[in-house]
Amino acid sequence: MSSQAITEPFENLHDQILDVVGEEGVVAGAEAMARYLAEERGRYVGRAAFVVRPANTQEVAEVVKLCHAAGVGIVPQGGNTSLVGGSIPFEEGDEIVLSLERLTRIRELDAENFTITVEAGVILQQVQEAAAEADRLFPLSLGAEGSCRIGGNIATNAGGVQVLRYGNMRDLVLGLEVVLPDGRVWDGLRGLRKDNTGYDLKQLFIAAEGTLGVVTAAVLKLYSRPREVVTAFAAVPDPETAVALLSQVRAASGEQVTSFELIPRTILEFATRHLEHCKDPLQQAQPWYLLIELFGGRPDGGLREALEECLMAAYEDGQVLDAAFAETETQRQEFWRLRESLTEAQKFEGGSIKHDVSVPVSAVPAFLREATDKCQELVPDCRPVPFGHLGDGNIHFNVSQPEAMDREAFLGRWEEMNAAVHDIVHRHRGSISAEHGIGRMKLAENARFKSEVELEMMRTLKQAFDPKGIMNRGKVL
Ligand code: FAD
Ligand code: 2HG
Ligand code: ZN
Repeated sequence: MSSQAITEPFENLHDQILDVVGEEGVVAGAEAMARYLAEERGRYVGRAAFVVRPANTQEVAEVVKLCHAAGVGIVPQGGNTSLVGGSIPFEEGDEIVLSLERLTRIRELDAENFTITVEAGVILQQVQEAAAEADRLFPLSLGAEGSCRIGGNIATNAGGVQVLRYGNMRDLVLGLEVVLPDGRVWDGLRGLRKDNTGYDLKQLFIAAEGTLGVVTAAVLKLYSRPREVVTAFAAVPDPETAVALLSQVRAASGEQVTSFELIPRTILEFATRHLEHCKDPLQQAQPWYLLIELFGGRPDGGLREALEECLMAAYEDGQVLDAAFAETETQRQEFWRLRESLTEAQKFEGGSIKHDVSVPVSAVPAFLREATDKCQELVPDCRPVPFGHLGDGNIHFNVSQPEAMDREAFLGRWEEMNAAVHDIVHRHRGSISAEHGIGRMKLAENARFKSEVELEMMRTLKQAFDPKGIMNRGKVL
């Protein structure tokens, strides 16, 4: 790193921080900072005074204290996989990026308490692996799990493909360690299932997207590892049938459904057309697909038979058109790779306007019809590819551009299309951000749908925790 890239107003702060974190803890200069200043899709590219990479909680606290004294803004960053621009600084270049990527210790795994205590920079997949080594399950699972970090998962209240059974990140956090905006450290690392001693403060930092403090460590819940895993790829005629089938599978399996993912034909074709590792698991083209997974507690506990019987009965009723079971772990991985490749597959088909929304599960079919009609009315020949976590009512209502349209012209319709789709979501009493957060992308839309009372409570919290407004300013609120 070289300090000549540091502009004058930040020189003093830079030198003070350098004293705390050492050479390895500061990154400056356009080239070295580039990966911290842009997200994968290139939608947001920011600037920063410099990037700081502390090695432990104490260093984070010292850095935050110095920024607080200098009134300099801080953008916390984990794996930088945010899909709403939350981890990217603004273009003014007057903030620092605080990367947690060096806080990578697994502090403790207490198998009998079913807890793991990890630092904010541990990659999600490493937490899953550490749990598995101790014959435990850490159930948060999402496409970015090889690069997103636990602090980011907490700050966004990440969802993913097993929420139906185990809940969001919020449901998996028992305790937190947080550096407050003035540099004080709150040690709330308790591994308790019961603790009614006043306000549940950890909840404030979950989904706060780094606007109230920096998460440095967490106590997370573990579960028993499943002894039986049953995975099926089933075709259905329409979303109504998919929703009806969810109730049937829940009942037939004794509530052991872990994942229930919806995939339309169009995006499956994108994946098989552009990505060599993606194959259609079924023989014939079908309009809609479900990736269904059940976890059971006993080997050969009868879950496979239960799902087979359920799908067979549905097949006879015309509800299920075809289905394939994963017979091996490799085949199961192939089904999941297909599902996890859908974001990437869309990139080959030009611009995509995204909506990460949720409505009550029962309202998904009506929402899909109304939103599809509306988007096609706005941009004829656009290609909606709604996929995602049907079991949670969370649909990624992504819309690929018409084949013949100019990419930029299509993306220029982003706000208009978002507004129209979000109005429909609102009518169904849904959420305009089910799992990706607000960041900087959905600020205006969030403000449009939240009541003044709700916004005022949020502002009051922000003011109480961060009166100087240095923590990830301009995000969420
Ligand atoms: P970052 O992107 O680095 O940061 C996200 C936000 O958290 C920012 O506002 C940042 O300032 C804040 N932050 C980060 N670390 C801290 C900290 N230690 N303390 C305080 N604030 C902090 N999301 C889902 O919910 N479900 C999915 O299924 C899903 N699938 C995805 C698939 C792909 C291919 C991609 C690219 C993304 C996906 N995401 C998904 C979105 C993203 O992975 C999640 O939001 C994830 O939780 C972000 O973690 P991160 O470490 O990358 O955080
Ligand atoms: C998923 O479920 C992610 O795959 C990403 O949340 C969704 O690409 C998207 O919009
Ligand atoms: Zn998702």
